[in-house]
Amino acid sequence: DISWFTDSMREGRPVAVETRHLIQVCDILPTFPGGPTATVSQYACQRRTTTENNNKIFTEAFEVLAESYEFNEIEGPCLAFRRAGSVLKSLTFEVRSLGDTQDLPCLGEHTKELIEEILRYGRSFEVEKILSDERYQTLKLFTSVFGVGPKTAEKWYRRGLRSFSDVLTEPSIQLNRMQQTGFLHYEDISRAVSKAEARALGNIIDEAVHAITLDAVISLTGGFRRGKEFGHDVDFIVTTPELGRERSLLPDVTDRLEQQGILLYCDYQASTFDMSKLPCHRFEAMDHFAKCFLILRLEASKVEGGLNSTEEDSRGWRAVRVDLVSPPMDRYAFALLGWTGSRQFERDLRRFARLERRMLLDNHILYDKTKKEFLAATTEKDIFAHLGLEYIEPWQRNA
Ligand code: DCT
Ligand code: MG
Repeated sequence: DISWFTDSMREGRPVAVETRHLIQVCDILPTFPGGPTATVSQYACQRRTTTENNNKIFTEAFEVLAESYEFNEIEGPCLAFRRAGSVLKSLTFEVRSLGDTQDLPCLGEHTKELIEEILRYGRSFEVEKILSDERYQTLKLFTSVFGVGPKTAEKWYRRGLRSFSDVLTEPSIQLNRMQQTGFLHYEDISRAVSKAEARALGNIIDEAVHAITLDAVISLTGGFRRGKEFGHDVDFIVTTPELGRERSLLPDVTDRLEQQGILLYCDYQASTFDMSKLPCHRFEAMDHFAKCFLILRLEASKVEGGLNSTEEDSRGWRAVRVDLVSPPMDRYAFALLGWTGSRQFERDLRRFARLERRMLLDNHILYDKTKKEFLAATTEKDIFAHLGLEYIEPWQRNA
């Protein structure tokens, strides 16, 4: 416990630090603006960001603006607000005055105005205007359905549709299978998944994978690996040391889940991974590994402490979104690093690699453009070391 130190720093009092505390103190010192070594990196991969967010009031406002820019396809300001939010999330103190933000990177005019407004009035009028905007509200509603992206939401909005019943009663709209499932399980899928539910699903996937091949390896990834209490889905990496076998692993797993009667939806994407086509120089939203986007039926009896459901729900089960991805074992470290997130942490890892190291990083490889060679890694630590970065634990990647 070094709260004696953080309190003194916050109040600007000089402190005497004992040698035995020095390492802990050095670790958090850069997060104090105006402190002697006040340097917060512009890269999320050089910051430690836990799930404890001391500046929610600001970061939630930034996210509304970022989302609104995203709906209008204005990329620059959208990213700027996400970056600014990510910097504030990493702070071990709460911003109480504009002066506190003086030496922080990634905060522009617009973000500072917003911070000032929130400090003064406890809220932002710009944010409130967006929240009450019909177009924002409608796009937010439509994109909350599994299978409905910003493009589809926009199309529906422009046709004058404003509610789910508008969409579902419009005869000219043909929902695809994913969207039909999205509406069918809307209540369940939009309710957060708890850690206990994630653990229960881990047991189910673990059992299924090992029934197929004994040497299977399964790892929890995504937000739950970063220590989050709740998530919108549960992400797993499943693979086997037998190279090539991973390509057919997922169909076997989903067949088994189907036999168990718990497979409510399955969108399987076969592997298109080809090492000879790498490195890829353009940005790709998805990696090439075999993967499947599932909706599973989770029984209450399998969850310690019961389901995260409403009290009047007496079905005894709920639908949950699960993602499985299956890289070949020699790509495991890259896939794990990529799928652990957060999205902002990943973005900055790639940006750091490109701009500071002349390297290309994605979910498959790390490539050194100067040496023109691929860098091998069996663990995440190997990748951080190649990049010349201090290792950041998964629970410190909530950027
Ligand atoms: N990811 C990726 N490529 C994609 C989608 C996701 O590399 N096309 C990575 C980035 C984060 C991670 O996978 C998990 O994605 P999500 O489940 O969307 O995010 P999360 O951090 O797990 O958050 P949530 O708790 O909402 O699921
Ligand atoms: Mg997730």
